[in-house]
Amino acid sequence: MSGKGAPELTVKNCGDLRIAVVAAQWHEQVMDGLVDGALRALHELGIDEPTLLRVPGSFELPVVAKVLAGRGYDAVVALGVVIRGGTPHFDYVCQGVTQGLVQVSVDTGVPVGFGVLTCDTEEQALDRAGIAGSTEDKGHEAVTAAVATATTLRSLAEPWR
Ligand code: DLZ
Repeated sequence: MSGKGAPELTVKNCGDLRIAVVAAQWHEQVMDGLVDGALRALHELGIDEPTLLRVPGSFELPVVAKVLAGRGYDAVVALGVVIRGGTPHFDYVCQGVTQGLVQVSVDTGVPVGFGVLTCDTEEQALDRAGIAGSTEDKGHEAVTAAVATATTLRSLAEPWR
């Protein structure tokens, strides 16, 4: 998938939103970049005390995202990276985490930022991890999208704001 065509999102009036980040731990260097990018985006938006939880692998992201979505957070951001190997396992993990996170957001009405990289190689993942030399910053993007969606939902619930 190409990163070309990404919108420049302007998100306002969001400093009071409660945001939780849940991050997997496979592929440490990439994950460090994604988590740093997510926390940087939250800081830029004036959200300085996010909840950050870690899970072992990307497959564990949906269950924790679901519990967080039920605990009053305005948005949840899921971060992970899955790298293709030589077996179909990659497809099952990618499908499970993607379907699981969609289900969480649609079932709960809480936006879930999708910061899960699904890459053929570690080099592709590093290029999207928001570290020195990367061309994309997917942790930052996932936070911005989730918070923008949370403000849209709040404007529907509280149109006088
Ligand atoms: C097992 C596995 C493999 C092979 N690869 C990855 C990966 O690239 N990225 C990731 O986040 N997790 C991986 N896992 C672990 C699974 O997500 C999960 O943690 C285990 O199957 C245990 O449920």
